[in-house]
Amino acid sequence: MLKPFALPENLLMGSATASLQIEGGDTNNSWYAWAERGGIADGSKTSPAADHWNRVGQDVALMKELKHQVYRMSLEWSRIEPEAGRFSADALAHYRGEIERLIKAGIKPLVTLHHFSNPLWFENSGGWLRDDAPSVFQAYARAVTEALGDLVSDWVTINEPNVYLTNGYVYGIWPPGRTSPKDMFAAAANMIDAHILAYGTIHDVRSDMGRTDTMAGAAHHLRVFDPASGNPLDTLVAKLFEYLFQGLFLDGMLDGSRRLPLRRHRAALPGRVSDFLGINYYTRDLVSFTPSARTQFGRLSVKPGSPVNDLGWEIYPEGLYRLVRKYHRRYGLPVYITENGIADRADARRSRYLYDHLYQLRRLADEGVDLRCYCHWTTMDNFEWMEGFTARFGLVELDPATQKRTVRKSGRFFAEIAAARGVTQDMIRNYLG
Ligand code: IFM
Repeated sequence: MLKPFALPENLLMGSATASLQIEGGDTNNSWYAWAERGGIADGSKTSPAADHWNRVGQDVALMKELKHQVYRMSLEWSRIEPEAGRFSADALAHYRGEIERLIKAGIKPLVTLHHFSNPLWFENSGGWLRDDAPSVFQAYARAVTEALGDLVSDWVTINEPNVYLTNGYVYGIWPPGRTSPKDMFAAAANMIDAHILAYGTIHDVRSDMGRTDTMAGAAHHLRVFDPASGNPLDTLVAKLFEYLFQGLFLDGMLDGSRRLPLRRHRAALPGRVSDFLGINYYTRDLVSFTPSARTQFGRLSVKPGSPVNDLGWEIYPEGLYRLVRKYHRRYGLPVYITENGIADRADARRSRYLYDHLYQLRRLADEGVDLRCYCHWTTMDNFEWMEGFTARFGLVELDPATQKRTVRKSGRFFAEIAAARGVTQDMIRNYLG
């Protein structure tokens, strides 16, 4: 029997997107080039995506209708710095206009600097393997904070470096298409350095502006890795996956500690280098010790018989509770749920997904976890990387041919929860049957 519950007191409700996935119109980035070469499942290109670049007003109105209090957006680095060292006043003015609209609508911006896409000049000159990648990124972070820091207090430096690097540097299925674990760890060290430098710069620039409310961190893609059986080797390999896929990044980007096999970092001495723990949570993997060519030492699978989303990912709400509790205890930082959502074209499971995951946040708040925001992935259906438009995560359905936006039933549920600050008995009846 489903129970009504109240949202955690300080939790801002909203949704998240990424520039490349929604804006359209930019041809100066790594994903544009990748999609043009035919790397996307349904043949989609990165443009027009959701044509958001031309529809900012309409989309902010939609977020207001959906009772957003926060919106996590990203900036397209390739628009802001179209050539190395040249920053575009026009692109910055565009984003400034968007952020002003959000603030006017009562929606707090949470702004991401890097979400999977690189400017072509950066990508083609070595990308995250460049020795100077951290300082190049720092210069971009400085330009952005100087231009927007008076409006934006909350920043995500880098989104899901682990996913970006695994797909782009180990599996070779995302740009830059490399298949070298050695390169992946070299690029990881640079991304961690870049985060640490950007973190310091965002603080410095904003404190020169007299601002004392800066909150900067990264958005970490965290998964539950459970052993597939009672075999101690499965347990061992599950721990190894957890460490290599997420532990390294958490330690590097929250505490500035560099763990093996990353080389020594140059950016900073260990110390606090994030103001919040940003968590993107979707699913769990079962891990078995079955050496395979793909993973080298283990195999990932989905728990047999478990509910799954349209992409076959297990729907496992308890995982959100387990991960937040574990890492909140370890790092002691306020928690931002920077992403959480479901690929569900038919909208058959999203309302229940929302209920179940928000309920986990209630449990966590009752145990004293300081939860600050919940950003549902995603606002409207958008360009889902390799999957193109085959995976639909939106609270709002998008018809890419006409750009028509239609709020899904789960989107209305989301809005009612945000407005009422919780789930009521009526909502359970109306949305969860
Ligand atoms: O669409 C992505 C997003 O860009 C990063 N986190 C996971 C989402 C769903 O796959």
